[in-house]
Amino acid sequence: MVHKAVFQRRFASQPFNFMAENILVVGACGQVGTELVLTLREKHPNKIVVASDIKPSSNEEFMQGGPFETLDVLNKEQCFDVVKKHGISQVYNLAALLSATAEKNPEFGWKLNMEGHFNILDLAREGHLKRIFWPSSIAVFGPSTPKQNTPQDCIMDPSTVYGISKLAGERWCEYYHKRWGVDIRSVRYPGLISYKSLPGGGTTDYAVEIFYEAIKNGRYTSFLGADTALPMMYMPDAIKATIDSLEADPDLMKVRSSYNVGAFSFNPEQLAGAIKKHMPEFEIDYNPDFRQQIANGWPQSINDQTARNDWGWSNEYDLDAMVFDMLENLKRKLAVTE
Ligand code: AKB
Repeated sequence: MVHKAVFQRRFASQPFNFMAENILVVGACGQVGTELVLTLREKHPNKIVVASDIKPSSNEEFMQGGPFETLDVLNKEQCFDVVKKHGISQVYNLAALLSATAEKNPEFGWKLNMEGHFNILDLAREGHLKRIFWPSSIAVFGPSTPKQNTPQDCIMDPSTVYGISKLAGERWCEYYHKRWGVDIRSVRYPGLISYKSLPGGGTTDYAVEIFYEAIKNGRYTSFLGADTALPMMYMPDAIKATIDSLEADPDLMKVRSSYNVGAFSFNPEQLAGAIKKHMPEFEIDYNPDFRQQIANGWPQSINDQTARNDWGWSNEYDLDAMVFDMLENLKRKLAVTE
């Protein structure tokens, strides 16, 4: 255990090495992190992209593709050591408990989502990092928020621990930027759909599970009701939003809390209809659980004009293109692994 004063002196005596410019992804074994690391390694072959998480991934290809550090984002000294060891200048901090999991463990949800955020924000404030990305979510909105075409700025009254932590986190992003010039970038993820890695404990996870069940069993029981529409995005677009926002010219980033980014919206019945176009025998039924109430408080569609205007955000995939790509890739993946 390092005494706080010694710890602070140690940080102060080791300022950022602006020559190295390497990249660290915290929470790299999750749904977004896995694909983000792979994309960053391809995009930046001359940089070291360090993947880190509380424990290693079971995906061998991922583990062999570059350095991995076992890292607890709640341990600031460990974060500092990894930053120094690899000459890190940019951090993508994806470590979080998502909406459904955080409702089951509110204290830890708040702790991980806030203290982990502060640890990385503080490393940047102390001059050890040049730029950071931290994801927010549509969960920052709540029951009083306009549900359709939800604007960038409007009433925000989140009713989940996850949403409250994301809204508080956004305010801290803006505060650190205004007060200490921390160059932080953030987008509000909608529900994310992917085949390379599974989501972990969100309300929008049904939109991934449905594909696995369609291919394996030809049927799915949705934990959200038939007409529960939510904003969604295919993972390649989410990765694009993440990297584009971090790499955009700082002068373009007018919003330093977090940007709305959207792609398409659907409800479980509409998603099932899009799957049926390729698998006519597919069947869906509905058995809503506690996640229904969470979804009821969220927007149904997002207005992302500010991100489009400020830094040129645009999505590539619509619902049909996403469904086609998911089915193709997941069938291939499941044929190999099962
Ligand atoms: C969740 O469902 O908790 C996440 C999110 C929308 O941030 N996918």
